Order: sequence, then C-alpha cells, then structure tokens
Amino acid sequence: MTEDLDKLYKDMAQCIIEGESEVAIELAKKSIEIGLHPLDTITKGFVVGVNYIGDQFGAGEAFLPELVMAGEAMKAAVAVLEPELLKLGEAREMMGKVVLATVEGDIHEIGKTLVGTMLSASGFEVTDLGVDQPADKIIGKALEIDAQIIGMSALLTTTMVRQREVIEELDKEGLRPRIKVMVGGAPITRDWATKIKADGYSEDAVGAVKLAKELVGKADQ
Ligand code: B1M
Repeated sequence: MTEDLDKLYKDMAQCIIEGESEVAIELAKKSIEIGLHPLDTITKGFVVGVNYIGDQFGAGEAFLPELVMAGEAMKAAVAVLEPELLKLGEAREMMGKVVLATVEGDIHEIGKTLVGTMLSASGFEVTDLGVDQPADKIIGKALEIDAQIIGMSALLTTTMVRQREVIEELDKEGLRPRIKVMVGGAPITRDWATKIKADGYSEDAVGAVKLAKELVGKADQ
C-alpha cells in the first residue's frame, strides 16, 4: 500500500514535470476517490514536480515552455482539489475579511489561490483580486469591503518589493493597524517580512490560516 502511494505521488510529480494537464486531472480525481488528504496530494505529489521544473529552469536546464506547461498542469490539478479543500472547513462564524492578491508585475497565482482556498475553508471571506495587482487596487478594495487583512503573494525577487510599497502606502494613509498585512511566496522570508514591517509571514497555506486567525484575534478558533 505504501509502495502504491509512493508510486502515485511520483506519478503526480512526473505529470507536472511533463506538463500533462489531463493526467494531472485524472490523478487528482483518483486521489479523491481513494480518500487522500488534498493537502498531502498537493505537497507530496504535484508540488514536488513543479519545484523540480522550477529548479531545472533556474539552472538553465528547462525552458519557458516547460515552465508554462508545468504551471498549467499544476493549476489543473489544484482546481480539481479545491472543492475538497473547501470541504475541510466546517460552518462557523465569519472569521474576518481578507483581500488577497499577487503583487503588480507578477503573474504567479497557484500558491496565492491555494492560500485563498484554505482561508475560505477556515471561515474567512476572501476577495481574491488575482495577479498583477497594483497597490491602489489592493488598498482600494480593502477599504471598499472593510477588510481586516490584506494578503500579498510575490514569487519573484523583482516583485517582492511591491509588498513594501503597499505597506508604505497604508502607513502614509494612516490605515494601520486597522488593516493588517500578511505576506508570502517562494522568495519571501520572515526577515523580509520584518524588514518591510508586515504584520505576519507564512511559508505555506496552512500557516497562512493560522496567521490570519492570529491577526484577527481568533487564534483559538
Ligand atoms: Co515562474 N519563476 N516565472 N512561472 N515559476 C519561479 C518563481 C522561479 C523561482 C523559477 C526558477 O527560476 N527557479 C523564478 C523566479 C526567480 C527569481 O525571482 N529569483 C521564475 C521566473 C524567473 C519566471 C519568469 C520571469 C520566467 C520568464 O518569463 N523568463 C516568468 C515571470 C512572469 C511574471 O510573473 N511576470 C515566470 C512565469 C511562470 C509561469 C507563468 C510559466 C508559471 C506560473 C503559472 C501560474 O501561476 N498560473 C511559473 C511557475 C509555475 C513557476 C514555479 C516553477 C512554480 C511556482 C508555483 O506555482 N509553485 C516557480 C519555481 C518555484 O517556486 N519552485 C517559478 C507551487 C505553489 C503551490 O507554491 O507559489 O510558492 P508557491 O506558494 C506557496 C508558498 O509560497 C505560500 O503558500 C503556498 C502554498 O504552500 N504562499 C503564501 C504563497 N503566497 C502566499 C501568501 C501568503 C502566505 C503564504 O499570505 C498572503
């Protein structure tokens, strides 16, 4: 059984590496049928493949089309698993409102979407603005819906500075601590979050939920 599971996780990683969206969808469906935890499917299976391609790309051993295809396959797999992730949450009081976005100049969406799904499953009302979002749109939406939290994702070392711009703008407008800011994304570290005076940082989607609860003073729920 363990061997079967290992093989399934390897097949999941492999289909992302090969950019096989159809196979990714089938394997994601299979994981649901056999009762795997959707977060295990993502982190032990599909993410292994997308990280591998990312490393290969970074080393100049894979090229943009492969990165694009891996991204598409990853997106397809996560889309199948999203309803399962949402089912993990139970009906409960609304935890708070979050405006979520990938910062301006950055079109990476998979991790941000995963964070949004996990927050929704945990009782947060999430407004996901999508990718490539400038500071004024992020702040404008947070004010419009009276959000307690702005969550920003950045996957590029060239775009992570945009997180600081949003925080500086919030400070300038006197909107903190009314609106708390959480940041994440592959190049983001706790040191970076401290440096830009974010209210919190998480390295993954599960941690993002814990952090968001802390930020709205509901860590015990
Ligand atoms: Co791009 N890319 N990419 N890419 N891409 C990286 C990020 C890179 C590290 C690859 C590499 O070179 N090794 C590299 C960045 C290098 C750097 O900045 N130093 C890179 C590059 C260079 C680029 C382009 C510039 C390539 C080019 O055009 N020459 C280009 C940039 C385009 C742009 O944004 N302007 C580009 C494009 C793309 C695709 C479009 C092809 C595709 C994205 C598809 C999509 O999102 N629809 C893509 C992909 C797939 C990747 C990698 C391979 C995988 C990213 C991913 O989806 N990971 C990536 C390499 C890598 O990260 N290993 C890479 C899976 C996802 C679940 O993880 O997003 O980290 P992640 O999210 C995690 C945590 O970070 C955290 O929780 C999530 C779940 O656990 N988290 C948060 C994320 N956001 C959070 C927010 C929070 C809290 C936690 O609070 C608000």
